[in-house]
Amino acid sequence: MVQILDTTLREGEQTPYVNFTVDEKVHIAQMLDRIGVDMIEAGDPSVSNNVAAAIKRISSLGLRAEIVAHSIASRSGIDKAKACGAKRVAIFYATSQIHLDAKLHKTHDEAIRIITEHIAYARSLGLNVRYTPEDATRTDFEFLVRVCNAAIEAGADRISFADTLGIMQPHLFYERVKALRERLLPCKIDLHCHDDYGLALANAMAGIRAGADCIHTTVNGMGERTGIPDLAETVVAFHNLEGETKYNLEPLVNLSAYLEKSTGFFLAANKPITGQNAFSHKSGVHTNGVLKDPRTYEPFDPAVIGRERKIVIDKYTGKTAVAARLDEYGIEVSPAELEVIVTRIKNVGDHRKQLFDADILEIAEQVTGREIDVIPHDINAIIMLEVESHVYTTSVVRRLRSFENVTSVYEVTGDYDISAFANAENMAALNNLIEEIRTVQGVKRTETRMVLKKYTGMQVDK
Ligand code: HCA
Ligand code: CU
Repeated sequence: MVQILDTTLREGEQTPYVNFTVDEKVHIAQMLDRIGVDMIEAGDPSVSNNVAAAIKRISSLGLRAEIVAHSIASRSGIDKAKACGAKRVAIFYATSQIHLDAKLHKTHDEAIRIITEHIAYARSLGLNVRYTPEDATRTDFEFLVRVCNAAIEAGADRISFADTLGIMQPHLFYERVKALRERLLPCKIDLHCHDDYGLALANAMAGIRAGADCIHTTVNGMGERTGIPDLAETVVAFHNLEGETKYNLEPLVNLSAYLEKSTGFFLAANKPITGQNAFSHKSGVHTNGVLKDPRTYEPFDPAVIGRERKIVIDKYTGKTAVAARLDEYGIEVSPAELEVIVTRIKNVGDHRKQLFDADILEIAEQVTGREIDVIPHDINAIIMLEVESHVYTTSVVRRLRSFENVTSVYEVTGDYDISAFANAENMAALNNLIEEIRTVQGVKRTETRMVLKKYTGMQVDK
């Protein structure tokens, strides 16, 4: 049975320009606990006072997950981990030749002595200990086995096999983990896989197959450089592909969105599971299939994680999708009218990046000659904002950009400081968005203008 250690609060906070407040960390830890991750790596208390304060608060919440503090091999770091109330300290010390020579200036024997002494010290304080041979995948294998077994004998019950530079491939990683499992004294093996080649989760899954116990993740795959496996991808992959049902999938999407908002670190639209396009279908062939039976082009039902499929209407769209969209509005058209509507959509779509429901309704009106009296699902609005004088406009801009429905943001001259373009599914969603924007710190006043017609892209004559 796989275990998950989430290290959003430690590795994730090592993402360039990402820093959480203590309150944000507490909220994230609570959400992680609801998902049911087995361990939460809450930070390295030597980094700063607030990092230590967050570990302390999280340790006192009585969460189900074991709370882990990260530390270099130093007595004061271990003391701080203990003082924070963490159950476990994860001590890391690099073992690859390049790290030993260039960074630590230690021989193999010196390294082993330092590692074992610190592990024994942490054990003497009553802490559970994980030992991480940093850069393990570039470490001479015989030395790696020696260090890890010495660490286990000194009291570590977990070894984190760290692919610190993300250089592994699934088949190689499988062999390494298997060999390590065979050579190590009894212990749990964690897998800490970096994503430099986009192989982190694949490597980690191969490692679990080879006998390891636990995968390290972060929300939205954050971390140093390109990060480590994404929590949502990991949980859903194990749930759907490996039948691991012990985790609660329900908070995953909200947690991911919360992280986007609080960090300003945005997901690519094509990000699996949580990305905007993960359940969108575009080409006529695909949408036709999905509308007949979603299983044709969906690896799983998006409802499993509380999401909905989306059919994109543009020049790639076929008749089935257009008819289905019109049907959503209760609009009936004849087969001949549908044919013309689709052709028009394709013509307009040739010159536009995006078609909104308002455009589709307008085309339907023109083609049928009947007035269509419905409110389009997707509403465009321009929201003007005035910012408090003591607040940086850019900080408000940053917050606005984290709202999924805000499509672009401009700092402007005039009575207002910012103008934001928003796209909402309906009036209720737009109202919610405006309410949320009003709660952004530094926003003094807003004024919203509904877009009646939108012109984008070039005016093409021929
Ligand atoms: C680092 C350390 C680490 C540690 C992993 C772990 C790595 O920031 O270099 O303790 O499991 O990638 O090796 O994140
Ligand atoms: Cu790491």
